[in-house]
Amino acid sequence: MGRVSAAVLAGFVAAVLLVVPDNAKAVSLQSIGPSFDQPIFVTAPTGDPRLFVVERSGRIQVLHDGTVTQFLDIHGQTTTDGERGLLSMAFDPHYASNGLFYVFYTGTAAADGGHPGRGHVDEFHVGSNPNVANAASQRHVLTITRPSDGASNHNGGQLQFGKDGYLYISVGDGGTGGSTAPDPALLNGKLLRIDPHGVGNGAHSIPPTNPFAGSATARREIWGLGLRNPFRFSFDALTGDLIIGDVGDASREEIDFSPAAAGGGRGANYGWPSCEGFAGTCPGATAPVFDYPHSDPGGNVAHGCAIIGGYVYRGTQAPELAGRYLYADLCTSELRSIQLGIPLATGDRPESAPDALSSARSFGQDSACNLYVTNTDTVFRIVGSAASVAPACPPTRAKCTCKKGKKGKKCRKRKHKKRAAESKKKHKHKKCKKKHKHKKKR
Ligand SMILES: [Ca+2]
Repeated sequence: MGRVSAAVLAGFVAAVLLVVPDNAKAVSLQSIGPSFDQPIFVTAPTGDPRLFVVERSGRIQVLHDGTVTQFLDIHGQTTTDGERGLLSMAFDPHYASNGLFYVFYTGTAAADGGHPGRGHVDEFHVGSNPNVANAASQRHVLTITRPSDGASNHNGGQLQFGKDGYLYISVGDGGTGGSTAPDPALLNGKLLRIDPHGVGNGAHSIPPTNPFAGSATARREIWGLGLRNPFRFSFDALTGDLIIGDVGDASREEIDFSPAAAGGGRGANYGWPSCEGFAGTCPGATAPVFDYPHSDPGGNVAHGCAIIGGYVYRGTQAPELAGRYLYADLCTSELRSIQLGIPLATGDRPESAPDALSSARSFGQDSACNLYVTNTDTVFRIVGSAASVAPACPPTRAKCTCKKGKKGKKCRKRKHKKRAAESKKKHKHKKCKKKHKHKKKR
């Protein structure tokens, strides 16, 4: 992993793969950096112009102003056999003030008492240099045991903070056929939701509105059940809707859509292993909104072997994708998009030619809601035919929630000072700006 200068990087950025499928507008994939070592996720803290690239081998690189530097190295703590490795990271919604972020990786046998591949959610703090994490700040938040040491697959491994401020964690069924997935006593085959903050190894807390928060027998971290390998999931940056790409077994790949307005999938059972996609019988389960087969039915119909779940597009660089959910498949190497909806998603279409996106691994989103997709060694920015001038990414900054009257006086003063400082940094938040102006007049 070399360090590159802005000039060298400019050469990489120039490499553009332009693809125009018959029934969709042009979308190009721009390589945005040097060669990475199995880039498996891309993200950024709120309001932060940098891009953080997670490498499956156990390192996180930060890409800023054309320069790549190493943010964190835990490669000695993870193994990369099968589907294992450092699989994702998530910045605390208050990262700018608390410096906390979280990683998901599978552990080594040595670290896990002879049981390799346990899922680990660990917390770190940024160091005094904003481009370097403080490795010594590592704190274990949650360890996920596996039903069997033999299988190295179905780890899940996605971390995302929801709009509710809680950390969501996807966990695969452990590769043993799926009996773990509906079992509320196990963390495998689940989507989890926790408050990751705490002091000391293992400390985290259970949101009181978790479906099993009061249970003495179920794992209280569980948010959703019945998943096979939810390798990637995301939240719609505008609506907070939950979208899961659940990797299927031998025949179907599925997209699960749980709108925030309908509970965000709280307590939902997504049907595995009784159902795979729409196939099977699983009464009471939450059906996917879309599935596609492994066999190629011909034409421009989705097919493949393992879904790579993406994001609903809310960026400015590809307005023709606005509001559409992007996804890919490991085998067909094609970028596709679909309009999510209940009970069914509609308008599935290719956004690239087949094989244009060789061996897609993951999507990622920057702080302006622009999207990226990775393969074995490259991070691509997804760019449309024309950039939008309108800021599509919804404001994610904290709202002005000071109490009215005397009680909120101190709070308002504090906010006023903060806003004044921030306005110099070109941060814009319409509501707060209005308040700010209003206060000035008084
Ligand atoms: Ca399912």
